[in-house]
Amino acid sequence: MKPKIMVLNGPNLNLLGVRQPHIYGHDTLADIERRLQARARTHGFVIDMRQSNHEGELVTWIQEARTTCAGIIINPAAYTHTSVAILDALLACDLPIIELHLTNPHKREEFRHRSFVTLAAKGVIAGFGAGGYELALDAMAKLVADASPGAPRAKTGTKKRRAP
Ligand code: CA2
Repeated sequence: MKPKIMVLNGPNLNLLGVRQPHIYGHDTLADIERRLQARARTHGFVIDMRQSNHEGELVTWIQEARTTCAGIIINPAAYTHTSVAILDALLACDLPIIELHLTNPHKREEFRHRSFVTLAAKGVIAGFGAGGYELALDAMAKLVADASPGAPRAKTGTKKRRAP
C-alpha cells in the first residue's frame, strides 16, 4: 500500500487565490492540490489534503493521521502562532512533521515570529509561495525513505542526461 501523507491547512486558507493575492498569490487551494497530487504520484505517495477554519477539527485530523499516515505537512495559518492544542496533537504523533508557510512569517509582523508548531516539526518551509507545498512533499519523501531504509524508492521520472 502506498504511504499516505496528510496535508493540513488552517483558517482562511480556503480564500487562497480569491482574496489578498498580493500577499498569498493567485493559486487556489484546489490548484495547489492538483499539482501536489501529480508530485505525490512521482514519489509513490497518496495525498490527503484538507482545510479547516476550526482548531478542534485540525486536532481531530492530526489524531487520525497518527495511525493512518506516514507523515504530516501542515500550514496551520494563524493557529501557528496561538495553538497549544495543535502543538500537543502533533507532539503525540510519532511521524515526520513539516511546517509550511506561503509567506516568510519572519519578514512580517512580530506576532508572526513565534510558532508553537515549530516545536513539533522536523523542519519549516516558508516564503516560497504555493511552490512550497511541492518542496515540502519532496522533503517529506526523503524523511519517509530515511525512516524505512529497506523500502524501495519510487522512481521520480527525471531522465538521466547523456554526457556531452
Ligand atoms: O504564510 C502563511 O502560509 C501563513 O501561515 C498564512 C496565515 C498567517 O496567519 C500566517 O502568519 C502565515 C494566514 C492565512 C490566511 O490566508 C488567506 C488567504 C487568502 C486571503 C486571505 C487570507
